Amino acid sequence: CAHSSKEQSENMNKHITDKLEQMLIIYENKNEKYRALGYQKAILILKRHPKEIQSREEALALPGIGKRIADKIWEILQTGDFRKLDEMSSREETNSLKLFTDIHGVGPTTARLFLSQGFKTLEDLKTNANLTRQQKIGLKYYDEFNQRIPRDEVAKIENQVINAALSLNNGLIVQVCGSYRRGKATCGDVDILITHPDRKSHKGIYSKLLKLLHEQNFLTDDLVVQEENADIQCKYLGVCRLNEANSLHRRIDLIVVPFDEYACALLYFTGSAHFNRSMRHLARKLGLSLCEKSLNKNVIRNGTEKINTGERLVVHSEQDIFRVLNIPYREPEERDF
Ligand code: DCP
Ligand code: MG
Ligand code: MN
Repeated sequence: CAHSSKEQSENMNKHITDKLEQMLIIYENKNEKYRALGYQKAILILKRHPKEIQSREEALALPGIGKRIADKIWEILQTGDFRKLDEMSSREETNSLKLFTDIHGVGPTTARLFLSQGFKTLEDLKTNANLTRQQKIGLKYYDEFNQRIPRDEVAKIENQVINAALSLNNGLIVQVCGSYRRGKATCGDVDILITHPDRKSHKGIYSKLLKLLHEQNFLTDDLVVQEENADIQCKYLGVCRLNEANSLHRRIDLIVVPFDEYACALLYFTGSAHFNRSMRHLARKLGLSLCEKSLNKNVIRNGTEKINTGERLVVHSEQDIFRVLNIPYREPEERDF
């Protein structure tokens, strides 16, 4: 504080000003300037007052302390508490947590950590927090990422990726999955799955496609780029933007998979996450194991630990997977639960 110079004697009313200062910060953060000013004046006066305030009247008699603040002071003196402050700070905490978890790359644990470090606003994080590269990108596009993507825009994004992919190899299968495939009117991001039915031409596509989409200025930022490995699924998480006036930066996920894994990958990437959990659970009950790569049989478990991963079952389609699990096929639109 600019006023904490030597000339100033000890603060006789610290038990009061500490609480008023917390309230001041809340009003400042809320940009309630008039209220903040009232608190600021009262705090200054109390700090300078040479003796401990004992009553409401004593506080009210000081210049710059009005009835409202005198009441708060009296409450603090009588009860040691300041209920309005407790209420507002818990509401403020809730608001900050919501604000933080809406940043891409920030989960509930990190949001709590930020809060415990004293950060309340996005501005606080931008200037003072220790952020990962992903979180920085999340903050940079905070407003854009928190807007849902209309289906027709997802279709345009799909088209751009299809055209780029087919220019590399016109036999590739390019399929939008996620909430779009489940028929949602708007989507949180765009999830695109790529494979090749000849079982070999998917190799090398991942790197080439990312390079091409970057050259087209379609991909603007990378969140996670895996090193390409021809034998396994390669996943990319990033940011794209259509080359149109007023278009927003959108989250995009791309995966390139070997054709043998296509059915399981398609089922997984279509979701929903909740539906996937119940399918995995069902498989486990049948002594099978389902993941984004394969459906396996003869899995031996000790509790949740897998002792033997078993053998792959050959599944050519989502229908095959439902059949093995012995349940009726469900269209993507019916997989929200
Ligand atoms: N997925 C999963 N478990 C997770 C995250 C994802 O099984 N913890 C699967 C199911 C999802 C799919 O990946 O449907 C795509 O993930 P998204 O986070 O993109 O989720 P959605 O596309 O379903 O919804 P949104 O509209 O929010 O993107
Ligand atoms: Mg999605
Ligand atoms: Mn996604």
